[in-house]
Amino acid sequence: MTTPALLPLSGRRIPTLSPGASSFPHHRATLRLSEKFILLLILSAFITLCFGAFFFLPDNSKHKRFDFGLEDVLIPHIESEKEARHSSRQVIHGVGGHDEHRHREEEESLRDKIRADHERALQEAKEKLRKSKEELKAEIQTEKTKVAEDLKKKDGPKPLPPVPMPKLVGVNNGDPGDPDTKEKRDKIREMMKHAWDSYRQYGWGHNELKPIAKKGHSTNIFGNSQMGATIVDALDTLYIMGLHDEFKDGQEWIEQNLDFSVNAEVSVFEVNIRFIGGLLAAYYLSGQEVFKVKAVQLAEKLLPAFNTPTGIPWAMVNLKSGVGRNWGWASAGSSILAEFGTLHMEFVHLTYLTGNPAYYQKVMHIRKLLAKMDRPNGLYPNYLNPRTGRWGQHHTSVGGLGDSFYEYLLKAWLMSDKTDSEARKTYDDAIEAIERHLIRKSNGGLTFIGEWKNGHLERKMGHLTCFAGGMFALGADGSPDDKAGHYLQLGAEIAHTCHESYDRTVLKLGPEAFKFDSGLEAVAVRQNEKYYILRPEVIETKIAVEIPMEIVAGSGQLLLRYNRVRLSPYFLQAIDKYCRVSGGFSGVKDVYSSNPTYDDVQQSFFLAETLKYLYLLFSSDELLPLENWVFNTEAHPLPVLHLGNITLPGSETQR
Ligand code: DMJ
Repeated sequence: MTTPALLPLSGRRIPTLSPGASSFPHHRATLRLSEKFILLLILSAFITLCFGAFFFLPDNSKHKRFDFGLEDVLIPHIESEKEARHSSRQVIHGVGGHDEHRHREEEESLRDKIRADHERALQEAKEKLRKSKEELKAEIQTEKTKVAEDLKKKDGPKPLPPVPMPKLVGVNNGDPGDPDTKEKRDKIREMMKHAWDSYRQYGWGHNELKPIAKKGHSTNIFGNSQMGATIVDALDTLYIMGLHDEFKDGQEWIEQNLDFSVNAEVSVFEVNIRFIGGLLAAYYLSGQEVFKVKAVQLAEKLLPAFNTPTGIPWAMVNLKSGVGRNWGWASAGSSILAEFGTLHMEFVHLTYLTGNPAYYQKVMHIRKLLAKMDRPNGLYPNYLNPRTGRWGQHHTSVGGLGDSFYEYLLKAWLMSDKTDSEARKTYDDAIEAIERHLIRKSNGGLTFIGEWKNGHLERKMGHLTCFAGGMFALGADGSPDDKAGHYLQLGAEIAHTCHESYDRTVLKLGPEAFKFDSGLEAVAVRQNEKYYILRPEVIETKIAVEIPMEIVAGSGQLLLRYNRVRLSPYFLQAIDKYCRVSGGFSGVKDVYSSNPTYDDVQQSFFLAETLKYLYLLFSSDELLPLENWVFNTEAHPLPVLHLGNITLPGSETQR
């Protein structure tokens, strides 16, 4: 049997069998079924072998080598003239010179076509090989989402399902009563108006404002987008302060301009805490549907960031393509604890509002994964590789890179009406390890939280770490072994240390980081740690430190008023005096200099957090009672979910 004549690889018909040229019995012109089957089997095995060999060769050099072989395999061998003259194939074709010529032409064009196909396939394969597994997965996911969205669009937009609204107790104007306190509160409202009006005038629609240059500003956390971060971040503060015209203005901009289908690579964490948190809070406070709809649209865009081998999200995601990646500076391609660990509150609310279990499942998956991991000394390192699921560098911090992970464990419990005992236990264990390994007292008697770096304690504390005083106080109630008093005390000590870091400067504004060694305490040493960028953490800590204290100590308004009068105006005056400029508020570069220069940025968190916390300090506690509201890490209040018998969709499969 002459196999070449039987293989239709060139697209030719199977030539008719001529007598003598075949081993098939003469009296049969057709093949038996079993023979056909065997031939088919041989044929398919041969093709699979060819294609398999081609696609599984991993690198370019191999492809090159294979190119030659493949041509011979896929394209029927065309003999040279000399060979052809002596070839038996003439006999097999058996149709003379003219046919042979035509046949050669056919073969030639077929060969070109196959070569072109082959080159295209090779090109595509090379492109695919160049992309990482995650990029490919993200592409597939994005494609799927697109198809799903298109299908949805065909049916017309569907309204989100109605959900039970949590009891929005306490939203009143929070008048503090006392005229002196009221005057200070009015001052803060005026500062908010100045910050907002300046942004309205010079930076409208941009993410942030340059108050000196009087123009828009943005940073890499928002990619190259122009998504009005300040508008979204400021909305609930405007609402709480009763600045309703400004609120309406912001709402209108959001309705008409806020679009997330942009080709921008944004920080998943920042967009979650500022945008999703801000929109959800605006929705809960005002009841305006548009905020909920926008929050959900944006959340959908963040979901591809979770398409990693472990389900630990990338730090950044491109809102259009859905491709994610991590910060170049993060240890060994890791994701950051404070980033992937600060999604829980918003994502639980998203599931609650939409009935879509995906959000809840994503954050619970992160929690379960972390629970299974070994922790050096019980501490959580700041870096975790989303491909391997292994810790990166062993660096633990309650400040930058770690901070809000711990905050969200506690707040998950608070937000669940204290039913999420798993979150509470994880928080308690983490805090115990932190206290054992990171918290120390300086020679001068200041309690500080250091950072753990590769087996030793760095005696330095960041401004960001100052939020922890409030966290300890907030977590006092419900702490194990009757340690409530201990944690209240610890919270107050941290607040005092941070207050000292402000007091020991010329401007009475806190530096970015301060040391506790070589005789220096609560003071910044390096020039690049002496700046203040309108951060809220010390004011935030004071709110939480004061409120539970009055509850526990029973000294009520007295203590609260004492602290307000003594400490808070201090920040207020310093910020107003040194950070206020005609075009808004700016950070300063050196808090130890009596003649500071500006950094020319009005951070969106100044309107979301710093001014809101200040305002709350001078309002009555009924404005946003802490039993009913929990602030996300960007100070956006989300209501406690008194779920009672309601089960969140997706929670059944998690437990
Ligand atoms: C805010 O964006 C959030 O509070 C975040 O958790 C860390 N700090 C900044 C403001 O300092």
